[in-house]
This record gives sequence, C-alpha cells and structure tokens, in this order.
Amino acid sequence: MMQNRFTRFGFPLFVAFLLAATLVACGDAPTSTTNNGSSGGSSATTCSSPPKLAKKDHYKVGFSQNASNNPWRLAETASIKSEATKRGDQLVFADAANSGSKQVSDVENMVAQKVDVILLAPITETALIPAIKQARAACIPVILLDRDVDHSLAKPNADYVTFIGSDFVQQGKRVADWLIKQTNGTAKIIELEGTTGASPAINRKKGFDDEIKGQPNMKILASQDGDFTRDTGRKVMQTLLQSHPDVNVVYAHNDEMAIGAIAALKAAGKLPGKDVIVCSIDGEKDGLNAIIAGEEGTVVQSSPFFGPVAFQTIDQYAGGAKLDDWIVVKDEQFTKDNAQANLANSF
Ligand code: GYE
Repeated sequence: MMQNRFTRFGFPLFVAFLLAATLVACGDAPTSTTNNGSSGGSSATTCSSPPKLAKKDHYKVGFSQNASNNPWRLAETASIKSEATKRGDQLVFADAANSGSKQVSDVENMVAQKVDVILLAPITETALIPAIKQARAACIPVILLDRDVDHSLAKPNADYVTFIGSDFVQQGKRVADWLIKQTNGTAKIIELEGTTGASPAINRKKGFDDEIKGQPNMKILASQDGDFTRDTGRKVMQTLLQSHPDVNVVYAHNDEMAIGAIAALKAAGKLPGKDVIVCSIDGEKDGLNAIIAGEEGTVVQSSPFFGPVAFQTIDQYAGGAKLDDWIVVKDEQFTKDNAQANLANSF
C-alpha cells in the first residue's frame, strides 16, 4: 500500500523535485534572462540554440583574439576596438598569445563576466569547441570571426551564430591560377603553411593544391607549417632550401611567412622575384611593398577589417534576423599593377 502510493504520487513528485533542484542549480547562468530577453530566473537551460540576443542601446562585447604576433592580428584588433568605441559599446578584450588552452580560459572568463555576446577568432578548428559549447550553455551567443571551426563538432545557427570571414579555398585557388598563367604551368613549388589546424591554413592549402593538381608540370616539392609568423617562415624556408635548391616558386599562406622566406632566399644567394617567384595572402604593407620592390609576384587580400561587419551582425542578430551560416568577406588581389594604389589602405 505504502509502496503503491509512493509509485503513484511520491515518485513523480520526487522526480519533479529533482528537476526543479537541477534547474535552480543551473540557474546561476542568469545571463540567460537578459540575453534571452525572457523573464523568470529558471530559464537557464531553456534558451534557444544559438542563444538569442536582446536588443540594447549598448552591448558588453567579448572579443577573444588568438594572438597579437603579426600586423594582420593587430589590424583586426584595432578595427574591432575602434568600432566598439564608435558605438559606445563596452569591449572585453583578451589575447590568447597563440595558445589554444589560454583562449579557452579567455572565453570562460568572458562567460563568467556575463558579456552579452562573444566575438571569437578561434586559433584552430577544434581547440575552442568546448568553450563555444560552454558559452551556449550559459545562453551567450558566439559569433566566429576570421577563422572557422570544424562543423562536425560545432554547427552554425546552433552552437554558434555564424562565421564571418574570407573564402580561404578561393584565396588559395586565386594564387594558383595566377601562378599557372605566370609560369605557363611549369613550376617547382615550396608551400609554407599557416598554423596547423587553423581553418585558413587547411583551406588555403586545399584551394591551392587542388588547382595545381590539374597541372602535370607543376610540382609541390615540400609543404610545411610556418605558423603564420615571419621568423618561423624564414627558418622553415632556410631548411627546405637545402633539400630543394631547385625551387622556383614559394607559396606562403600569409605575407609574414613570405617576407621571412624572402630573407631566407636572399641569405642563400637567390633573387626573390627573379630566381624564385614569391606569392602570399593577406595584403599587409610589407607584402605590398615587396610587390613594389619586385620581390613578390602577387598577394591575395584577406581583409582584417572586421569591426564594422562584426557589430552590424550583432545588431542584425539582436533585431531577430536569421543570419546565413557564413557571412563571406570579399577580397581583392594585388599585383604590380595595383599595389602602389592600395598601399595607403594596407596595414
Ligand atoms: O591570414 C594570418 C593570421 O585567420 C585569416 O591568420 C586569418 C589569418 C591571416 O594570423 O595572417
């Protein structure tokens, strides 16, 4: 009899109690009530995926930058900061100093500080997945900036709102197409890759390698990680030159590594621009100057000026717009014909 009654009334009541206790425990993510625009303290586990953003005059925006070790990163940070200032928004900035684990804790800190929305430039496609899911669980929307993540692990319009960034496959393909014309389809290439696991490194390689595959007389002699930095690019090039002295093309995934490679070529007694054609991606001042000096052939742009588009996207999202999974940033291409004219706008 007692047992029967517990089963009929006591047990469901007990379950209901447990459920309520769990909701209260999770409820210390009160950001959900503000971000969701909903009321009531126990809605923490019920915000949508991705979490909504309540419309405000001014936002508290987190910006998690993966590094500050090159002009591209500095230009991106400056663009975000100046747009936030222009709008009177509060910016919570963190620089992960090229460390995935530091970037994860940076995002955790932003969640703890209850920012309204997080702009995240994830160092690699996988390192930030747990942080993205943590922000979602705390009902804070995440917008990916400049680098994407692995979509089998986190999905746009679900785990995060959208990715704003360039078409990296297309960038690699544009460099390859320029080279095919320039060399009449004959080349011995060294490829300097960006940071292993970073979406621009993966996709700039894919776009370029796929296009070169169709050219029987274009051969990639070696392809190695130069970590998107000038000095690593120089060192990797110096080493690869010893095993591949017959190289006549360098394709670097960013300008910094190209500048490093140019230094290594000169140190080895080769003339960049004459003995070896050098190409890269980004469009920084040193890259454009290398074109003007005749040491680089082409630079495909990858714009770092995310401030306006990032904050506009925040506005649209708060306004209830359903955003595309990917907001594509359009890029130009620089050669000796237009490098000088674009120098003033470079970074
Ligand atoms: O090309 C490079 C930077 O993620 C698009 O990362 C960005 C790339 C950019 O470190 O210079």
